Amino acid sequence: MRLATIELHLIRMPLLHAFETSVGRTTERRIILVHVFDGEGGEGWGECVADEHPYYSEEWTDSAWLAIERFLIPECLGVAISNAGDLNRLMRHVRGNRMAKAALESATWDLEAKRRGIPLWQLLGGSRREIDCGVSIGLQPSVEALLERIAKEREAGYQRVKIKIKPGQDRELIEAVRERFPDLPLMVDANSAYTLQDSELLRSFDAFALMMIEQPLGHDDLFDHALLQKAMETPLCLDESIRTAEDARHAIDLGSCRIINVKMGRVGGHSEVQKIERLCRSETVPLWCGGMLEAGIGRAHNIALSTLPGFTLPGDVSASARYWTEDIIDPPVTVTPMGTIVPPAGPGIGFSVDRGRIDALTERHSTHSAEAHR
Ligand code: OSB
Ligand code: MG
Repeated sequence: MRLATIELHLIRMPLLHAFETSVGRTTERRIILVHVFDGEGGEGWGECVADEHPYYSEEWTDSAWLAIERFLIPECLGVAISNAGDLNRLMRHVRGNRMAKAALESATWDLEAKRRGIPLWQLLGGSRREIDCGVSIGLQPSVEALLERIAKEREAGYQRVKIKIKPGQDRELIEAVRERFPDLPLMVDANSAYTLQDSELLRSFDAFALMMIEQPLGHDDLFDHALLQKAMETPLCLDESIRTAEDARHAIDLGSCRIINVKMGRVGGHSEVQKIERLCRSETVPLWCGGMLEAGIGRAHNIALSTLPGFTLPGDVSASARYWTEDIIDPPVTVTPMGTIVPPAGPGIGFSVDRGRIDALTERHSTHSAEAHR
């Protein structure tokens, strides 16, 4: 197999509700979609999860566009590969830029699954016929608004709730949620907003039976998280700090966390997710799939990878309707009243991509063909 043509589409999609975290507020997504063609009638879709700004990670929409166009596409175009995992070898000279790489790599996994006529989740080694879903709720204008959002998500069936916290909006929120929902499977995500100097405050969260505290300290830290984890009962979960399977091994060996959140884009693609999933299974470290406010294509990839057996906790993968008035895939992602998603049975990502909708949302596009690169 080879990638004969690669199309890039930069789309803009307004979010149904603004999403606010300790690092900023997002009202509209600017998303790169990658469409790969094998020149033999086969095609596949990937989505770049980079944010509009470099506040969650160094990568952002425009940096990823440049990395893909200038450096990654020229390495991949027209080269014979035996499977999608081979793409990492072709892109190995480019350091970092994992979200950019993952967009291309995941599109190629979709292409390979479609060529074989099997669902992507099956090609990845998935076995779950249903995945467990939670929701991530951003910072809200008031405690009342937060409680209302939680009540609504519980009614929809979601199995656990994650709330965002930041200094000044933490203990009071957790207390209020616990008072109203004593048995709710609840966790908090700080997106790196604290330091070890806040240890006493963070340790006081042990009183609230949280499932975990996600990424309280430095975005690239493992050491301080290990010190904090030793000092507290509540499991820490790392998100930003886990960029590779090596990072995951270091974090487990150091005791920096007891739970891992994996995002396919953050770690550079499905092959790296598979390595982390194998590691977590052999070390019996609970693993779950995080989210990056994905449109339908990224969401479909998340559903597929969440079927791997090592994904033992509900993820941040939820219904399209929580984000978009109209998604770019058909049908949109829906959640059962039990708070699960059933992975589709069709080949590849298993959802059809709405080209008309994408064209209507497109800000910029480009086409790259193997012949032109010779
Ligand atoms: O830290 O998990 C995070 C969204 C954008 C960037 C970082 C994060 C998030 C979320 C939202 O928590 C998860 C989702 O609903 O997609
Ligand atoms: Mg997070």
